[in-house]
Amino acid sequence: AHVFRSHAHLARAVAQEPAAAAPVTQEKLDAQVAVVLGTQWGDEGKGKLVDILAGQYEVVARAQGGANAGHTIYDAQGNKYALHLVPSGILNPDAVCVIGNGVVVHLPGMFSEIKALEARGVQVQGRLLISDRAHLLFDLHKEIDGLREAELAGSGKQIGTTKRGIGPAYSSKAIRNGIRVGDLQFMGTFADKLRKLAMDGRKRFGEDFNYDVEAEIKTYADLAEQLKPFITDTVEYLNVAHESGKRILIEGANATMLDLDFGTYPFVTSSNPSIGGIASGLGLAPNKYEALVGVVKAYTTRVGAGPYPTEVFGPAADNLREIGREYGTTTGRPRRVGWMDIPALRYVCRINGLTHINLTKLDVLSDQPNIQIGTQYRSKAGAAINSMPANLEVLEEVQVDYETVPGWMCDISHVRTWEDLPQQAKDYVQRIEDLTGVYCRWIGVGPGRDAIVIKP
Ligand code: 2SA
Ligand code: GDP
Ligand code: MG
Repeated sequence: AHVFRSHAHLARAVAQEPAAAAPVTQEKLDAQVAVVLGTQWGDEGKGKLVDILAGQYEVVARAQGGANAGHTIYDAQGNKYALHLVPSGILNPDAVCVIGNGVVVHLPGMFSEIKALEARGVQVQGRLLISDRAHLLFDLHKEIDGLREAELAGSGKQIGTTKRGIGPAYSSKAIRNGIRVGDLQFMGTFADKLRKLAMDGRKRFGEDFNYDVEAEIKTYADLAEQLKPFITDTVEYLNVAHESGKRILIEGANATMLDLDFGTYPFVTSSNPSIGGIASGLGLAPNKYEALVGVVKAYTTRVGAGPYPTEVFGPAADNLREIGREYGTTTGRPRRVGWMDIPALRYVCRINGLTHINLTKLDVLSDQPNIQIGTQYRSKAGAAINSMPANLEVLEEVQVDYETVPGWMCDISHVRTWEDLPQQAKDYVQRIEDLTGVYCRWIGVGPGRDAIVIKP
């Protein structure tokens, strides 16, 4: 067995690889633990890759974020599923799904997601484990998320959050008055803890704070009972699973350019969607991760506010948005669109130590006569910028040098093998590989489970 570690090992690895004629879902990724991460501003198509790989993995785990994530998946029959908290591995009936300690869990939302899945014949009970260390996200956090955004309205500083309570829930965790899943086993003290949180909210927002704490306490008395069978020490579970040889797939949510530390702060989410957040969000040590797969859209999109150097505007943007169906999975918001941003992608490859890329939505570029690749940032004065600027003031004024490459101008959505891709499409993929130095193993050519090409 071999693991593709980097582009440098590619030639040797390819020589050992059988011809890629086997059906895609049987193509095996030889890594006991694989991590799938978003590399841009989210919605690269992580859910689809996780769903495809889940067939080869016994455990699929989420490590960070919450119901702000939106993963759209089409099963083999073409049925559409939109997942938010439940890992995308749930559609593979043989995988056990784990919600790790780093995730913030809105229980009513999670149970309605489970109910909707079970109503469609997907067995969830008995296959979903939730960390006792994961923090609970209450309606109170959602209320505060909305109030904070409202306060910023008109100032140009609104983040454009999903209003799912993510920032406030992670704030409670960091300031150490959060309530964890495991606390629901000790309901005697739960009510007091929640009342304390509510009191803080009232102090901060006064009469605008529209929240009925007693109603929520009642709701949680029922939810605590329902949750019992799911609560697990997932640190122990994952490590024992690993030690006994089980294959573990880790599903990143959001993306590195939205990372609290490495993203375009403060226009970011409140967790670490990069590799560090995977380690702290699961308790499975990084030296176990054998494949680090970055999901890269063939162009870029961003939902919410914040700097976006390669953004496209006007009819060209509308065209890309419509063809790519770029609307939020969670909120339905139209996504901003733009060209590939290599300086940002290189930064992300470094931070995460990516070993593979899944280039997605290549089909969306099929009617572009010319495709732009952003290759170099420059300051307003024209000086080359060779690292990712930390300050918004710099990033907002960044100029981008573009390289123009010819498009293929034909439908590729039915292509299933590398040989059958038009030369210009192969050249585009090759160019991304050359510019990042990371092996581009998978190429998405449509939303369906089978719409994927494996590059030999
Ligand atoms: P939050 O809610 O506090 O995490 O928002 C902070 C920023 O993070 C962005 N963010 C996202 N960006 C893209 N996709 C996300 N998930 C949904 C999807 C989004 C949707 O899959 O489509 O449905 O609108 C996601 N979640 C958070 C957010 O836009 C803010 O910029
Ligand atoms: P995630 O948050 O990274 O899981 O991505 P989302 O599910 O929010 O958004 C990706 C969207 O693109 C979904 O609607 C997918 O069905 C779709 N998608 C994924 N891969 C491809 C692809 O290769 N081609 C096309 N046309 N659509 C894709
Ligand atoms: Mg998404």
